[in-house]
Amino acid sequence: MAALARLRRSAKTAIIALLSAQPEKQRIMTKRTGGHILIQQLAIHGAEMVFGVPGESYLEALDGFYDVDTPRFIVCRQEGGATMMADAYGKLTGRPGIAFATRGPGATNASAGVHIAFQDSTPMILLIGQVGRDMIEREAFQEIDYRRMYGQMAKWVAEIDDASRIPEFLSRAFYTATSGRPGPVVLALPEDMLTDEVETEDALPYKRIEIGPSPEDMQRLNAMLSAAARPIAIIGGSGWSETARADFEAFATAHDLPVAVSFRCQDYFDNRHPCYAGHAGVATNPALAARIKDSDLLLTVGARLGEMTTSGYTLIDIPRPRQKLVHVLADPEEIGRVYAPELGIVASPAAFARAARRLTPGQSSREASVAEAHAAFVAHSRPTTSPGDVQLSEIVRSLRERLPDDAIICNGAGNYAVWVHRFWEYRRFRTQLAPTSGSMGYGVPAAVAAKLLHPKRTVVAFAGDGCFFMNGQEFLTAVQYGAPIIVIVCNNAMYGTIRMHQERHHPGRMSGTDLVNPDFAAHARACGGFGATVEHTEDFAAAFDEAQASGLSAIIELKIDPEALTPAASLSEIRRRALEARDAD
Ligand SMILES: Cc1ncc(C[n+]2csc(CCOP(=O)(O)OP(=O)(O)O)c2C)c(N)n1
Ligand SMILES: [Mg+2]
Repeated sequence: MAALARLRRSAKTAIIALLSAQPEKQRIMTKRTGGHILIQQLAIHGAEMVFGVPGESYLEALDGFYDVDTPRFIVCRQEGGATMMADAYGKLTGRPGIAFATRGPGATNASAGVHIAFQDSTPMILLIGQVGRDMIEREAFQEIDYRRMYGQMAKWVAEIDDASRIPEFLSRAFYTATSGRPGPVVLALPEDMLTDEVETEDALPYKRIEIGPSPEDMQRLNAMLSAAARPIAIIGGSGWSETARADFEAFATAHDLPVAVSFRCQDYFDNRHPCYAGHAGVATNPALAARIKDSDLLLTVGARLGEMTTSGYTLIDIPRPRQKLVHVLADPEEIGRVYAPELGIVASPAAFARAARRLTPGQSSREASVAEAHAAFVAHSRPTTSPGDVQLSEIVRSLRERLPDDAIICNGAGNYAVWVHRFWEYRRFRTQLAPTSGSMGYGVPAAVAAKLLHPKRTVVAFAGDGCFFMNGQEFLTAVQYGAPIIVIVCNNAMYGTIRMHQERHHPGRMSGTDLVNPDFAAHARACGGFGATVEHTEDFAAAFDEAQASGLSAIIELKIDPEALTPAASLSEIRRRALEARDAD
């Protein structure tokens, strides 16, 4: 039976491939249900996976997966996990990550990942079941108007009321999600529309549109660069690729340009490269912050220069930066939104980097400045010592020595992530999966998506004890699909980040930030995975080896001393400083 079903699926997949390759006139038109048309459009646009939680609202679409090998429907445990997997897929491939959720309760859960995709400019398409067209606007069971609900966090929200227009809507969704500043698109699918049988033509596979800079803009940039004494670049955002990164590295090398990366875009530039100047994010290296502030030319490519990258909008004056700002973004509406640039260039990072590589460098004597910027980065990433028997800085450093350059490192939000970002060395493009939106609970689902996409690569998710239990349920998805990820839980028995802020603002008055946790290793075993607990730094290597050797998804719990609140200062020090500052007032 299974063999027969497989055979039927392969035949259907072949027919879909054939249909999409056919010139228009020869296409065979047959009646299909809306649900089946939908899945077939996803296949035509190259979707490999759809992450979702099923619902009775979209049974006909779910049935569409039965006939095809791709896309695969990946059954998740919560829609927030599904949309975060879709975001990770979008980050890794540059193609829209697809998620599927049911009406109201599914759609509200799903919003967590949609918001990430919006802030991170990740291409995504969220498909949501909707009540039947005959009962819309009555607040029927689980009914929500998605246009209003998702209005502020999606590039486009629409409802498809006619099954014969599914190819048109899906095609637009793929173009919209990937064009200009990429982002999420939400499509609502009335249940009775999905069961309608219609004859309709398939769309052609979408193509990503690149926007190139004008030769005049590039000449002007080159002249500004030649005249600058203290230039620096900040790169980030979305729309990069391996090639774009290589192009930009060649450009930076030729022009003696130090390059920093924006918040959580640390894998956009090889951290070992002599031009690499570090990460402008949370707890930015003070030397880098000073370099950005004192620069005379700031070339920003892809990055919006948001709150995190600019240390809370303190590095660059608004709206008139002191430096000459060259802001390169793919969306003209973003240029000048916060900072008025000296030169605004509308271009996608890949096209810009290609053009930049071809520029002939002027005379510069900036070698010393480039070397100084890189040395400051190297000094800042040397391990620091924190209270307690488990030294997170040493663990991160030791792991980076042992794992291959293409290992993928995922995390969510929490102070633990400061250690990961500061002491890891990101070498290859797209080895970092972390939400610039600062959402907790991202690491585990991102790791699942990464491992499904790249089964041969090592995938590690770092999580706090708080972070893990937001979407830690997706550990089961990794187990279910035999996609072995390794989760390192940094357990300090609290929402440490908030405790840190609490100690700064209300020293000694802990409120609502302590956590009681289970035995994480036992939890991993109960889920069918491997579990280990590490109480001393020196035991970590063996635990990691065992986790890898098990071939199972694994959780390694690190018992972090609650005093080890940041790499720079302990909990008691933060409290003491706050009390002293208060006394001084
Ligand atoms: C979804 C979400 N909820 C709440 C927050 C606010 N928040 C930021 S960090 C943090 C605590 C994280 O705790 P944990 O994962 O244990 O990491 P730690 O800071 O203790 O290392 C909280 C509650 C957030 N960023 N995202
Ligand atoms: Mg914690």
